[in-house]
Amino acid sequence: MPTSAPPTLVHTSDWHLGHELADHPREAEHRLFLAWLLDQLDEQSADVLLVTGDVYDVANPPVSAMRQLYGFLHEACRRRPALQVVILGGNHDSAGKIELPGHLLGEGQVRLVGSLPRRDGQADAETLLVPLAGADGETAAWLAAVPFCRPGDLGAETLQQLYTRVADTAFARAEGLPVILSGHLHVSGGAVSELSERRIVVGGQEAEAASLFDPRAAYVALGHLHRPQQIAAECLVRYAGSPFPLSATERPYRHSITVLEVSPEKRSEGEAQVREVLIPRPVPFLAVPETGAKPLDEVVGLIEALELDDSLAPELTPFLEVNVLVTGPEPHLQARIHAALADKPLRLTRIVRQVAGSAEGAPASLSATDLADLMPEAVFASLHAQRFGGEPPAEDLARAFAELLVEAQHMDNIAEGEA
Ligand SMILES: [Mn+2]
Repeated sequence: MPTSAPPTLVHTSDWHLGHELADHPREAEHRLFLAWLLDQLDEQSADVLLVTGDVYDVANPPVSAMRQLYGFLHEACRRRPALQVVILGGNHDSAGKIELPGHLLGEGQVRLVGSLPRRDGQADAETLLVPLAGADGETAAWLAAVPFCRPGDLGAETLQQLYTRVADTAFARAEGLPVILSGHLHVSGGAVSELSERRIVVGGQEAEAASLFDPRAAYVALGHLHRPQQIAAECLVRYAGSPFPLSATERPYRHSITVLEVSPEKRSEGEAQVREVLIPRPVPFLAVPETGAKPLDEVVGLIEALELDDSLAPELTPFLEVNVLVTGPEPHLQARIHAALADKPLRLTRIVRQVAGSAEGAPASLSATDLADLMPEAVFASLHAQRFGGEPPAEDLARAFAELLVEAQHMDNIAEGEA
């Protein structure tokens, strides 16, 4: 077999184009990120760009979000005519919307895999395989491009059976070349961001074991969790993470893209083939106080003391989350915070009330929380406790509810735009 140039793969994920944070659009931040990414593709001499799902924030994305993706693809292909782009559907994406531009672009430089292709009643592993070429244009590795798998997409198979079959098919095809696996799913051991990662449940399980992946894989590229992180496994398994914080939980993350040299040699013990390139944060995300919560007077003082740049365009002014420690009713809380913010170049994301004496960071109570922040699972648990003498739902009942929720969200997606 002739030796060929190993491809350089840039792995990024969870862009959530069209996202809004407390009604503040993120379009300007996405524009800056995508411009930066185009430069990075040159800088890193990328041969492959892999986006592992949740390209859009919602199944029926606004035109502005689709325009951003299409404009990016056009520019990436124009600037790097040899670049291969592979985009997977995530649980936030509509498979149809992800695959749509493929009908115009044809099979070629851009490969869009919205959902599992099926043949004869089961997922068609063959069509998920993408040959990856290095700088000399020769196939030097294979990618199994596995999108988010909805329970209904799997047919009679379990996710484990699917991944085993896909890996076996890929290794047979690769004839000794490196194989990269991919997916959009929750692998246990990963750090979760509760506010912006919609829960996914496949086959009754919320998180999959990392043993799902064939240990022979050169790399497993994952999407879904927003924090860039490596997962303990027998092979190299990584979440690339989102480009910037999609909720306050993600403020401390160091967002990055992952750059992988797909070397045909087995890497030596502990030697990394990947490097992270930090993404410049387009908009600061502030919290008052920096951690925890403080009484209203102190919080107002802290807001007034913030030193801010008032030359920024409105769409690039910092986000602010405010955490107030409350001991009783505070009827003027909202008004006082809004008054303190009035002439400041800041965008409020939310005000969290924390009841003194409750656990650090715990929401005050369901009734005191913003409706938009309520997790359906929490409402279900609370209602169950109310009806059944304070008892939380049993584990299997909670799981059944979570599974129903995934299906219901999927039906919503269909109703919204996939029909
Ligand atoms: Mn996701």
